[in-house]
Amino acid sequence: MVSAKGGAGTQRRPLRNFIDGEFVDGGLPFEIRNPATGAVHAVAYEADATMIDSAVAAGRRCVDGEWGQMPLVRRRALLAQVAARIEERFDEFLEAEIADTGKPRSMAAHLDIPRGAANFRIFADFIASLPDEAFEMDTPDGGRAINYSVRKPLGVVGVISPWNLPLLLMTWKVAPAMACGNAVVVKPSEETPSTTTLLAEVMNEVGIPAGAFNVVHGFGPGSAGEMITSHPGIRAITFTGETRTGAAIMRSAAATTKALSFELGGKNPAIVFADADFDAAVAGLARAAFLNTGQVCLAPERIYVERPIFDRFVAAMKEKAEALRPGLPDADGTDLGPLISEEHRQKVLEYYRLAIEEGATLVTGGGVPALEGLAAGGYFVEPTIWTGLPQNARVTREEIFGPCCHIAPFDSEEEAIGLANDTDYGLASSVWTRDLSRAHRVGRAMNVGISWVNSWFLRDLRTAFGGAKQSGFGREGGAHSIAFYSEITNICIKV
Ligand code: NAD
Ligand code: 6OD
Repeated sequence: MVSAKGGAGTQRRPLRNFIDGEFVDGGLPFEIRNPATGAVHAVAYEADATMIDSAVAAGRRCVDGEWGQMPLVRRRALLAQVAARIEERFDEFLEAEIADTGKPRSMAAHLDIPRGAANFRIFADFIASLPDEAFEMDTPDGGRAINYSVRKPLGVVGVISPWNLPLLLMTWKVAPAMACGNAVVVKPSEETPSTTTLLAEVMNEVGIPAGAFNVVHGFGPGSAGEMITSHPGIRAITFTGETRTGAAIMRSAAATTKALSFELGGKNPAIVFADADFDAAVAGLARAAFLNTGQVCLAPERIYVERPIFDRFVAAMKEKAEALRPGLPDADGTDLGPLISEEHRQKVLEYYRLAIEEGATLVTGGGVPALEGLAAGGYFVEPTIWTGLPQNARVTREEIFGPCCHIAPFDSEEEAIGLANDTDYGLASSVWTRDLSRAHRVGRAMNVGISWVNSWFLRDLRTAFGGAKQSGFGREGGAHSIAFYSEITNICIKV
């Protein structure tokens, strides 16, 4: 029986598990809320151990059979059809993503759904262009030998994804994994299972063999997440989420020595030099700090600004933050959505409180906006800016994952680099300057996986993406994804 905690009268879409090419009944129901209103809009069914076993067995059969053996040209064509079908069903994906996340329609329409399709298209193309390696060698008896490598599927890959960019981040892993001939067992976030479930329909519509793509719903510890990470039939786990969760997954996956690729949390710095294009830096960093209500792993929560332009920069960021209009995804002019859940809102508000306790000067925000109508039930917070915190404050060291940033002044390039790198994380950075030499120098000095200069979240999907330090390990993107999702066999032939 599903409890009726909210959304009375709302139609609740059932989201079933998808195993071996079929939607299956069963599993304990749990409610999915629209964070913009707090109303329940769907019910997903938590997969049990038998379902996970079935999904893994189906995946194995598929890798050993039709999917794993399929000529690459045919596999690529099917994945390109997945991309095309997402585009044909664009509006349904859009509605599903908006219902799960409450994000503004314009954002989902320009970022989330197009990237869902692009991930399939790019990897379907990219895998065809990747050379294999070959080395000719001298042998001890004076002859020669030729080595060449071939890529094979790893097997069944577990994909565990978060709620902030649900379709984008899930397909970013599923597309290359499938391009390499693997089967996947996907567990979307328990907060945002809708677009992954819709993708299962697409897989059947375009003729992806049964078992290549499986979806299991549920939670982390003691649920579908942990059942995947500990399953002996799964060869690799690709995970995006919190650093703490990554540590738990590592422990669980250790017993069966799975390959791991982790994209984890961040406490990303931005550096603005006095010679930067001021308006571009303000526009770029206001977008970076507040896009998706700050729920982007790459968002800069620490901004360092060269002292001569510090006051002007803070004032300009304040103006940008105060111009943002929170509201329902479709309401006129909405450009700020809610946080994902009441629980996450409480976490963010606790940091808002802590910032003041730690001695911050509140530039703007710090609370909950007064909204009317349906949005009054949503999980909104105000975009918030602080100054004046020391480098060792918890607010400047811990990932908050909300629409907020701390801005601090610096006096030299060396100091700015030191401040930016003074963190346990190392995901992304954003440096703003017009000085070309400095752009290269400081861009390289950032101890991160992704270092942007005069930009942020500008993506070429062939490039390496991932984190340094506690922001993850392994890189995905282009050849890095293909390497992770492949088993390479070197063949050495004595001639
Ligand atoms: P989360 O770690 O709470 O959950 C992510 C996924 O892991 C969910 O599907 C969840 O059910 C599952 N999970 C949780 N515990 C598990 C366990 N013990 N075993 C197996 N699965 C488990 O993360 P979230 O709250 O969904 O997402 C926000 C976090 O993700 C932030 O820290 C953010 O920085 C990070 N993130 C990182 C990137 C990146 O590219 N580095 C991208 C997006 C989000
Ligand atoms: O663009 C991507 O490929 C990617 N992985 C983005 C991650 C965003 C984090 O919230």
